[in-house]
Amino acid sequence: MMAHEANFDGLVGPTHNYSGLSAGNIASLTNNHQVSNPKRAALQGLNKMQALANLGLIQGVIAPQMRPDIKMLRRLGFSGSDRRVLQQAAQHAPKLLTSCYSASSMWAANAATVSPSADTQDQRVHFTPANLASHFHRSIEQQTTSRILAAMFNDDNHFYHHQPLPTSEQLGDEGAANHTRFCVQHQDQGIEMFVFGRYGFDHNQPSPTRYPARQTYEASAAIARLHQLDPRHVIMVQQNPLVIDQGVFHNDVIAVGNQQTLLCHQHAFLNQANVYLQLQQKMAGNLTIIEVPNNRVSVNDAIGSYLFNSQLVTLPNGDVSLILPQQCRENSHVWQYIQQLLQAQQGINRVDLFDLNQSMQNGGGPACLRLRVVLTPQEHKAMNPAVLLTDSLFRRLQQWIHLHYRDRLVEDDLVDPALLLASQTALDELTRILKLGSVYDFQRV
Ligand code: SUG
Repeated sequence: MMAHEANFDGLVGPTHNYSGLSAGNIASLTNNHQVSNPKRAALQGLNKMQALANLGLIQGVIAPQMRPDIKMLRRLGFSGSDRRVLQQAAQHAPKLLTSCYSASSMWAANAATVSPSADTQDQRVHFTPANLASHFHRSIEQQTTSRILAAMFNDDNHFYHHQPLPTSEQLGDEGAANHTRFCVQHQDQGIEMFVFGRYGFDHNQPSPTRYPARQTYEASAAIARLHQLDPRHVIMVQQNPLVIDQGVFHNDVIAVGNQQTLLCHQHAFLNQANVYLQLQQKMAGNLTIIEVPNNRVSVNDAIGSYLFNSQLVTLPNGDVSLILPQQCRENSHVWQYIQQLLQAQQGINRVDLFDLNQSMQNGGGPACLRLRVVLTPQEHKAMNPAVLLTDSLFRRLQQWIHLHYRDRLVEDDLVDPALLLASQTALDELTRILKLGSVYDFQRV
């Protein structure tokens, strides 16, 4: 029986803004205090979803989180009316306020790690929401993410939802951004590659010195155990600490894989030659490894263009496309490399470019915006159909965005309680459109 890869993209939330919250993410740091445009951001993301659906892929939507997280601000000691909480936080702890306002859940590649039923012992699809322990603004996503995923994949016969790993530095987990699955056909037993940035407990092992390594070995190993993966079909790979220190904060900024192809930078991994050997051995030689040389595309070019933060997708007609941000065309080294790649006939035979500038300015490209879930036809049928993108859902979401989203947001706007109310109204309506039930705290009191 055939299985297909579905992409679930994070819908950009109504408070999308640039607050410089992510150490080690150059775009986030550089664009701190820029004026954001939440409406444009959400429409750019939605347009990518629709384009992929039009290419014949299964496309779904992940609802954004409610921001500001007023409950968290209260937990941090701010009290009184919502207006007062916001004002006090702005005055005494502006970084806590911006953190509780971040629309960062849009980067759905960090929502969870997912293992398809073909790989798991109980033959269910396993989900572990990421704890995102490395940054406060992201660590507050996990509970709502868990509820949203459970409301999307809502059949215990087919889907197994784990708790996020404990939120500790030693168990930092950033989800699918550091996880790649290789296989011949999606329904086959796959090889799951977990990429980690450092060891959580052993500080004598190599690790970056300038920027945080967000994913630990211990977290990846725990997920492989929880997902009941056969260790013979798992590979643990350490990211090259030198590239983390240059701004490669997740593996999906330096490598992308799909089915029988791995496209990666020459400096992506520690002991790279050995990684290739192990992968080829586990894939019985059925893997095409396309290594991008540093003298063609430098690490800085990779970070600036997000060449590797692409989606590598197999279309129904067998074409394999690289879904790229338009920044790849603007960088001549990268664009020349892509032309050569297309001519080389190594399996990738088309590219599709997207304007995702609003997300890119916070360090999120096409691959960051989506969570991949391989589904058999039964699993596809068993999930909540209201989150799957159709022409009518696309139009409905377009209208919803136009109705509820602002086209300009700066830090001073974040103290405005009207923004909080507008977000609640919008998300309350969204839970009805996507038939999610009461996934937000404000709906559960
Ligand atoms: O976690 N940026 C996100 C970008 C995540 C990209 N995801 C993947 N590569 N899979 C992050 O660094 C910036 C928010 C701000 O600065 O306002 C932010 O959270």
